[in-house]
Amino acid sequence: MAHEDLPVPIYSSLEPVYGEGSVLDEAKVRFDRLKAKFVQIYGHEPDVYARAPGRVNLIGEHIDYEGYSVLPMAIRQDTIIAIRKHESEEAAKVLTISNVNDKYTTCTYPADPDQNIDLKDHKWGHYFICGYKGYYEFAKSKGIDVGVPVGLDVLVDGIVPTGSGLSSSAAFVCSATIAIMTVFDVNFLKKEVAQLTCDCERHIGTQSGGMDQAISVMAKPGFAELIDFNPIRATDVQLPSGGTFVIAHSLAESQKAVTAATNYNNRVVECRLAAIVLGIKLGMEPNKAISNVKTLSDVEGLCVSFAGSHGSSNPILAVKEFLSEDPYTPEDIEKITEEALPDIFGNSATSLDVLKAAKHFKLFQRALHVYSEAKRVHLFKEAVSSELSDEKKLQRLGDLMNESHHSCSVLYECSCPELEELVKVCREHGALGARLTGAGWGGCAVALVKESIVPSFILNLKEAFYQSRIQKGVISNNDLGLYVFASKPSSGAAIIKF
Ligand code: NG1
Repeated sequence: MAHEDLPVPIYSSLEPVYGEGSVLDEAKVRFDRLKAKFVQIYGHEPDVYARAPGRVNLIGEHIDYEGYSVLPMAIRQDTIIAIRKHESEEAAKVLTISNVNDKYTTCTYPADPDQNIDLKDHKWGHYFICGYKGYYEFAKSKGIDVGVPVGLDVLVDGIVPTGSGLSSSAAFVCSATIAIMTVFDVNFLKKEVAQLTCDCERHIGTQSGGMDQAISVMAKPGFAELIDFNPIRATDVQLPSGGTFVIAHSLAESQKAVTAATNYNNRVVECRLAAIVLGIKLGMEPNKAISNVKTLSDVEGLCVSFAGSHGSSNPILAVKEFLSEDPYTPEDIEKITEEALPDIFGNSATSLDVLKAAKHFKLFQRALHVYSEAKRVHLFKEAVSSELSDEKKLQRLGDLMNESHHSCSVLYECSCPELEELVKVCREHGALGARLTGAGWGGCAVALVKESIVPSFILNLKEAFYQSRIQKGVISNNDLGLYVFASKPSSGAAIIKF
């Protein structure tokens, strides 16, 4: 059976999740500490534990929300959660969310699935509430009797670096949702959890695609996954041997939720506008385009037909023909759409925030990135399954990663000076390819490196990129392992009942 059709696995020990060796040893220490601290805070043991990993995206950036397939793998860093529900409906109806890390002070919320998340007051516990609301929304939609809300005691331990493009937020939302459903004696299919966590993370104010939640829930050790959307599906991708992915932090933190109006959500809005304008230029009635076209994948067929009449199948031909390279003002677009932009996005408060913040929109560049990046994902997958030698495959994957970075940097403008420097340093020290990963504007780069040179590659990165930052006190030498490490494809989300 396809793994998206299976429920989230339940284990009674840590080995199936963490394998063996130092990763398992570290996990045992964390779970022991989580349990001890839970007992210390709440005076009793947790009912159950859940975990969900972060991920590194190998290729396919900023296209999941446009409906296109992406190719990430789970990393070993994860969020683990211990949870207990209050037995009595009379007990305090409070959700208490604590963290093993003192940096995150305890948050309390009412046990009310209909509560609104206060986006103006950003708190770490909000991500738990995303999962809480998501569980109830989905359970109700399935006709499950959710009963009267009760209080929950929760303790969180997350080791996915935050603001790093490695999806600490999805690891938290997925583990929270899984902990909640399990404590209420429910288990949904992986594809259902992937979809519901994608939907519910939007309560935090980013109009995210579903990549991070899908890989966190559906990952398998040893494989990257090609993730398709609508419906969500994961296909195992066995990476060629002899190559390793090294993840390196640019040390610029990317606060996606805080900068959403000018960065992440801005790009989602620009893509929608590009898609609507293309739809109209390719013959749709403006009002039909506005109501029917949500993403660039919705008008790909029209673009491909246009290309067909010019002897090609490349949708980019239509982008070059119909979109202007110069940025569009809102008035330029309104002349084409025959409707005011705020009316087009009227039901989305986060999109209206984007319109308020933006002076112009780069439709040509964003569409060019999305269509070319979607193509690169398939070329990457094709190269992996081709007859090429492993060496040649790695070279090809590296080239595609470099092209992806160029497109992110120049067309999508989601890089930053620190990432540019880091990617350059990676390439100068032997990476076959290197690119920013995740949303960008800070966070991590991922480099494909021949396995034989990984130790010297990491040492070289330390010299060329991190040493000056260690000297300036940005990070400490002892923490370097948290910021640059080799990563193998790790396992997906799980429920643990000891
Ligand atoms: P990060 O910022 O790495 O979690 C975000 C989105 C993804 C995807 C990438 C860009 C969320 C939860 N995740 O990832 O869906 O769009 O940016 O490819 O918003």
